[in-house]
Amino acid sequence: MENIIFNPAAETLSRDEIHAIQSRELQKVTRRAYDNVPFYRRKMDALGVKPEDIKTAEDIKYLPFTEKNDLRDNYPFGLFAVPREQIVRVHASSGTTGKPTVAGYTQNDLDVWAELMARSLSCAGVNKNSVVHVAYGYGLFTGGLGAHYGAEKIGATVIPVSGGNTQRQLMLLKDFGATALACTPSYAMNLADAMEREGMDMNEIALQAGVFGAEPWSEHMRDQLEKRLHIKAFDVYGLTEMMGPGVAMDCVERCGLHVWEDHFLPEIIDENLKGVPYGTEGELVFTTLTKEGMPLLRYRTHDLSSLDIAPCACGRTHVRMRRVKARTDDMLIIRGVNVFPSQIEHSLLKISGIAPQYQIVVDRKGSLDTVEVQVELDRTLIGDTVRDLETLSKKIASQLASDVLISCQVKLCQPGSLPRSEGKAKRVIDNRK
Ligand code: DLL
Repeated sequence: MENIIFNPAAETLSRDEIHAIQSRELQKVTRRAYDNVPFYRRKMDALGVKPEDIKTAEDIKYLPFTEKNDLRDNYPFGLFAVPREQIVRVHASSGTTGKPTVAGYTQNDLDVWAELMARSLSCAGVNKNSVVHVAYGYGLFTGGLGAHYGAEKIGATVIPVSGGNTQRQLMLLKDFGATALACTPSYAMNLADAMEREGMDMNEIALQAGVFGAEPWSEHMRDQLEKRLHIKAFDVYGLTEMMGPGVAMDCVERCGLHVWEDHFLPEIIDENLKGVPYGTEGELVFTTLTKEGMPLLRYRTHDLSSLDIAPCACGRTHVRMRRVKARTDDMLIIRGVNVFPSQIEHSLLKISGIAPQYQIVVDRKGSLDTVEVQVELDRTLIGDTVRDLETLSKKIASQLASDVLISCQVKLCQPGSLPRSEGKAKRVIDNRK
């Protein structure tokens, strides 16, 4: 795959230049937030910090954190830093509970977003000759429009299909000659299932690259998607609060996702909210450096990652974040053991004969937590005897017990029987809440 750098001047800045930009922009964004957003003025006053105290990027440690709840408390537009007339677009992410998280963009914010998505798609080899099939949802969710404007900025041909209607997606993928597919990894898996069911010949499909994100996925899943769809699969990361997709992106080297540091200042913090050195795992925190509509200082993502500053062979100099495998708030505590859904997925993917479709159902019987892992059988095993299936089920349970350190009930399900999502997959049903 060709290594295309969309904006070499910005993407290959020296570390000193990046530091200078970050220091300058951090001063400016702190001032904007303090002067225009009462929430930040109150928070900074409470900490005794003034905008003029912020001189270099390192001074970020004096600034207050922002939490998702702060966005909810200021719903819908309370954190906007410009008058509403200057906001040209609003997006929102649906939370599992209550009100959505809202983000507002000025025209300049949208232009920056298109540029950063163009940089990101270029990392996956997208160029002006590409045909980009966008199957992320269009609407308040940032995936569809984010990928759309980025691909247009490159000059590629965009097919704005949005999510859903899998049958039609297959037809369009083939007929319009898509070379890149942008959707969630779980939806890409559904498309691969559907293609196999239909007996589609992969040689009739022109796809070369997948730009997958919006939910955690594993290296195993990357392998599977690459083999099944005959593509190179790339990881794109982002969140509504920062902008949407395109905050960070995998490159051909596959050694982490470059965070576009001229627009975002990433930090990793530990459980005491203290910054940790490069290479140490912790919670990702971002500050928007150039956002006008809704600047956020030290936004706590609850995504677990680490940062790597070592030079990358692709030539980009921006720091890399390790792929997000889990969120701190996804962690299930089962009989006192901390379990991440991604660990269960990893364990399941080691066993042949089961499809990578699964659901984890957590319940409480009396005072005991129970876990049932429902997993689909591979189509090739449908004719197997009850005895074979019992053996498989025991094998899965013992693999889980040794990898995840909890005992689980295993339920084998018919292929295609677990609910499919067109956007982010819902893997956990926790009935204890
Ligand atoms: O999911 C934005 C997006 C759209 C990213 C399309 C990539 C592609 P939200 O709905 O606000 O925004 O969800 C943000 O999703 O904090 C992570 O927990 C998770 N997430 C996003 N990208 C990845 C990824 C969009 N590549 C939340 N790997 C984030 C793992 C991801 N988790």
